Amino acid sequence: MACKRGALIVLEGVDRAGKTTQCTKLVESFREVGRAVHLLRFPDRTTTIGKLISSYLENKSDLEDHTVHLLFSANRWELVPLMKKKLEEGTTLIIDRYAFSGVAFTSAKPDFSIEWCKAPDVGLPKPDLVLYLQLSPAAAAQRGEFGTERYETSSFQQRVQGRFEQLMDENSVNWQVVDASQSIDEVHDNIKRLSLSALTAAEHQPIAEL
Ligand code: DGP
Ligand code: NA
Ligand code: NA
Repeated sequence: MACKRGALIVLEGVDRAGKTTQCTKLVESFREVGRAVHLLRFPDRTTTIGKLISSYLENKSDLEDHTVHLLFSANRWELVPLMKKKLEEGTTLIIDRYAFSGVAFTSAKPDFSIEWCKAPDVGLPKPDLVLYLQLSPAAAAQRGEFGTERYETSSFQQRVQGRFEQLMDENSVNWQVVDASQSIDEVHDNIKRLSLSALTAAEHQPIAEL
C-alpha cells in the first residue's frame, strides 16, 4: 500500500450503553491528534433503504422479520464504496453499530439462527476493532425509561445482550469489552487508548472482510 490506511473502529452494545456519546468524543480525540476521521452510524436513516428501516423502527410500518434483516444489511452494503474510499485515503472510520447489531438484534427474535443472520454481511469490510460497551440490565434501567421505538423493551434488550456475548466468544474479530458503567470520561479514556493502538496495528495491513 502506498500510504497508510485508516482504521475501521466499531462501537457496539445494547441501547443506552452510551455508544453515540462515545463515538462523538472519539472523533474529537482523533481530530485533536491530527488524524483524519469520519463518523458513520448504522442504520443510516437518510438513504432510501434507511427511510424504510426508520419507519419500521418508529412502528409506522411493519415489515416481515427476514425482510427487515436483509434491509439492515443492504443499508450497510450501500455505504461500502464510501467506507473503502475513506479507509484507503487514510481516514479512520468510527462507526456507531455495524453487522454485530444486525446479528444480535435479529437473532434475539424467535426462530433465527446466528448462522442465518450472519450470511448477508459476509464480505463487508472487517473492523480492526470492535469496542463493546458493556452495561448490565440493572445499570441500563437506572439511565431512565426506554424510548418508544421497536426493540426498546428490557426483555428484548436482555436477549440482545446474550447474543452479543455469544458473538464476542468468536476469535475472528478483535473484540474489546469496555465497562460502560464508568464515567463518560473514564470510558472515553479507555476507548481512545484502544482505538489509537488499533490504528497503529491496522495502518499497514490490507482491509480484511467479514
Ligand atoms: P440506533 O439508531 O443506534 O438507536 O439503532 C436503531 C435500532 O435498530 C436499535 O434498537 C438497534 C437496531 N438495529 C441496529 N442495527 C440493526 C440490524 O442490523 N438489524 C436489526 N434487526 N436491528 C438493528
Ligand atoms: Na435506539
Ligand atoms: Na445510539
